[in-house]
Amino acid sequence: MSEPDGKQPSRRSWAEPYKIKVVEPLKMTTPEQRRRAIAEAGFNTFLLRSEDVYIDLLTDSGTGAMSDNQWAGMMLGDEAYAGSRNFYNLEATVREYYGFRHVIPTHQGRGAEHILSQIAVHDGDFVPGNMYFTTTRLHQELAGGQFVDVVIDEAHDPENEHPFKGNVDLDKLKRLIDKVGAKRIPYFCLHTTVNMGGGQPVSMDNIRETSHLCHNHGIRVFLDATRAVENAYFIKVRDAAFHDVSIVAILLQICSFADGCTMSGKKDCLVNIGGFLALNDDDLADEARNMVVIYEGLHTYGGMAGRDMEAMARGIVESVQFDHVRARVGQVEYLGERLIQAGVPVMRPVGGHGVFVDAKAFLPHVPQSQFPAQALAAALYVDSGVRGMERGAVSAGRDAITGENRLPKLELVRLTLPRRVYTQAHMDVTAESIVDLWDKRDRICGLEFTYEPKYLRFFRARFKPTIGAEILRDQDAPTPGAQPSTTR
Ligand code: PLI
Repeated sequence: MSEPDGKQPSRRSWAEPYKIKVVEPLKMTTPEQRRRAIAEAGFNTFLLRSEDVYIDLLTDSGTGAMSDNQWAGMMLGDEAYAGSRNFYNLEATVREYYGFRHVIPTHQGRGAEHILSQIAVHDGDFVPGNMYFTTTRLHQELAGGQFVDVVIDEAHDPENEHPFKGNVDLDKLKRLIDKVGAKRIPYFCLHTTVNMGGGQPVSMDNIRETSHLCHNHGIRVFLDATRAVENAYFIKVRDAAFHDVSIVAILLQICSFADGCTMSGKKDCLVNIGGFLALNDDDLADEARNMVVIYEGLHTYGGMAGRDMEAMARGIVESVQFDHVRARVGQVEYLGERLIQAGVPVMRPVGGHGVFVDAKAFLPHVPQSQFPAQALAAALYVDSGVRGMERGAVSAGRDAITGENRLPKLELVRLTLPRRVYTQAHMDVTAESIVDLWDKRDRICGLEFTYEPKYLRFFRARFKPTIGAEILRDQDAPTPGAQPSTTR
């Protein structure tokens, strides 16, 4: 199939490259039910029951819809303990599309991160990367390393329109190498695209230069390839040199600059569960296989059922089709554009997997220490049953050394779009709710912890409003705690 070039045709729309065969009814709830549900959930959208959610934009992780071809593949699952044919199919597919020699399946992305961190990172090491990701950084820290953010400054500015905001700042990286020495840097962790920065891509030039700089110092480069296909799409449409290059070829070129990757198959690979670690180095791969049999499962299933490996192999082939990725990113852009047109502050440019609302600008009256993004996500749920998630101070957690709360520059609510799940009408309903909230934003208050878990606290933390009991006050309700006005 010939691939259209990356320049959008001027007067033609795109449409989803599929039709719907099976539907899952959504439950509608009343505002009163939602107020109760969010209070019971400790104002943490992760603790809501999914059946109380109307439009679920919590994450694009494992929430996509599989194709009929993937479901058919599930029936061909070979559930042998060792040497399942589905593993060999997955291995061949990863080699073909990602280009790495050794493929070690894991139950999901963090399984791969755990193994890579344990075999590569040592006490006192520094792991530079283009912005942190929660599970990735934690595994690096648990292995004795310290993550160092060397993303370009523009990445921290929600309004900056840089087309490749995920780029590495090579000067910051050089300064780190000069300061700590290349021997203390086991690898560079290169995110494609940058999740915590709003789904922003890295340019091919920057990937190449980062790789050359690292390799010249003997530092390996491992991709977080979780959303590398979406990064390839952005390279195609934003870099004129790649307009006529296929997604398949761009993806392979990205990977050619790396020594391996970790992968959460639950995103680009279009499956509900699964992941892998891919490596080129024979010895490192051997060490990884030693580890996988301890923590995940045999090296030919790594925690996945045979049928899941088959679905992932087929998902990878579907994921690199231009029509698929254009519609996927196009839907995200559609939602983002609706919000931008209404004046809602969102991270610009709109990223690949979700629209990130700038909660600091949305709720300027809520200090970051009262978690404005957490509060906004809770208020959005109360308003319409739409579930987003916090990506700000709660996600950033505490500094591993000082124990202080980290207060990142970006304080965002992520509206993450599952792949092939919702229609544009769902995007309209979502946008209308957010625009309404924007108009009544002064009725939203901050939050404080009532329970703070030790690791990855955003998943299970509980909160209460800093004022009264409601996160979104009724129009006429007086601000609880405020002095009543008197006429004496
Ligand atoms: O959720 P896992 O363990 O399959 O993958 C962890 C993981 C690694 N890297 C990146 C960039 C991720 O986005 C990621 C997981 N992301 C989740 C769960 C998300 O909601 O974004």
